[in-house]
Amino acid sequence: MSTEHTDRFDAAFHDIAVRHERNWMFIAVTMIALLFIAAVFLVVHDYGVVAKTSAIYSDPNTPSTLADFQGSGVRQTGPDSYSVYEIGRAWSWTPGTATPLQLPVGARVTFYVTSGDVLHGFEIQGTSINLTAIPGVVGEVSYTFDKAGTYMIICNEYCGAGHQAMIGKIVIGGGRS
Ligand SMILES: [Cu+2]
Repeated sequence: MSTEHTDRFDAAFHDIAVRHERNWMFIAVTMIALLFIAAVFLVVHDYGVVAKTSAIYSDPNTPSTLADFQGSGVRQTGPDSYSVYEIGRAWSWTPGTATPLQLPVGARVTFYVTSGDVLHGFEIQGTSINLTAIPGVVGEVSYTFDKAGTYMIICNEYCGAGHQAMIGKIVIGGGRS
């Protein structure tokens, strides 16, 4: 009698426990899935997809000799769009360090970034721009400067004694040109 009672109690308890466990497993897996989707969405939405490689050359010295990288390095490609050809060298950004880049608010800028010597990290503070400047490789990343102000280009990959002083400036202002 007492065993039968216990068995019935166990069976009922087991059914309830299974139901609860199944529900909580479902809730936990759903939460993990939603968090994963939200994380991927936020990374892509706020930070963009990772910078692309625009070109690779067998001779690491080639990019810095290309016509696009000569002169100011800035080309207007449309009413609001610009291409900026950027070379990192120990320890400066050209353009940026000797002469600040001047662009209007709303400028859609595609940066083509390479290095004239060793690896550098091209990062523009306060933006999603962050790519490695590699000799022989031209990296490509786009950004729209919606807010006026001064943006600092820093080197975020240690490149020698002057690394911490490898700073350039981008001045955004003056409205749409
Ligand atoms: Cu550097």
